[in-house]
Amino acid sequence: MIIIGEKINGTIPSVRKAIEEKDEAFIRELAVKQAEAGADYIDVCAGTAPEVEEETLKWLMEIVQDAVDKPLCIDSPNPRTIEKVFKYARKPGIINSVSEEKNKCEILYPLIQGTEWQVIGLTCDNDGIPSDVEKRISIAKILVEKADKYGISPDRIHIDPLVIALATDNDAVRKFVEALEGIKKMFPNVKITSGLSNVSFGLPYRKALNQVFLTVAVFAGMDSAIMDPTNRDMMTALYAAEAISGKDRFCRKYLNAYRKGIIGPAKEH
Ligand code: THG
Repeated sequence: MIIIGEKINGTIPSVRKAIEEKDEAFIRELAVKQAEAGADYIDVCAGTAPEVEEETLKWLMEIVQDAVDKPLCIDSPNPRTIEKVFKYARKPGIINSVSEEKNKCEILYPLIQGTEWQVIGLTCDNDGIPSDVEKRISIAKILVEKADKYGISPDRIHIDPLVIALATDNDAVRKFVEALEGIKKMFPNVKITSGLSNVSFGLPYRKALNQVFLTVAVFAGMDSAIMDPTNRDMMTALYAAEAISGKDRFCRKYLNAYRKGIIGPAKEH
């Protein structure tokens, strides 16, 4: 599993406070802790008002890159902001995200043309997130075909089928899995990604739902996850799910994670 660490996000109250107070040490620690817990990429999302988003993202990017060696996942709803801060990245990472909304692809694909950058493509358009699977698959097809025009190969694209809250759609996870399967059938080299906490929105004891969703998604073949790698319960579910899905030869990764204390009951380590 490719792990994209989600914790540096200005929509989280403690992070918002650190951004307001210019608390570099707080952000640095979030970067280090996520890297140590196994994050492959560090997501940076300012979550601020548009006027200060660019300077905030630049600030976050510099702190994270001074603290850890991991590549960034630049997370903004505004393609113009991503375009502006792109130059502050010291190595290729992931753009989060394009979609069929407005001209996102036309702004962001040229930016990563001829580079090793990857991109997350959301299966939504100007009408929002389609509730049916077929429409999501057809948006994924457009995103991948447009990328090809810029020489961006399918293996550089993570499609996020945008799982919605179970509380609003009982079939949310079934639809996620069907979209995943449909997209992989069309483009076997495309990666599938997802945030893990949307599914439980509006319900109590969210972690039970998040863990089981992660398990189901891993079994179905999800390639990357936007998650909190410092959350032991989620990491335990992840390693167990990979082993159970036959994606962990000799259960080596599971055993290593246990030995290193990344997974297992908190009191044992
Ligand atoms: N898809 C894509 N990008 C995304 C999302 C997605 N970016 C933003 C978001 N969804 C993923 N990031 C977060 C960040 C924080 C939280 C949820 C999603 C969050 N954090 C709590 C905290 O840190 O306090 C709790 C974390 C926990 O205990 O697990 O809720 O879907 N492409």
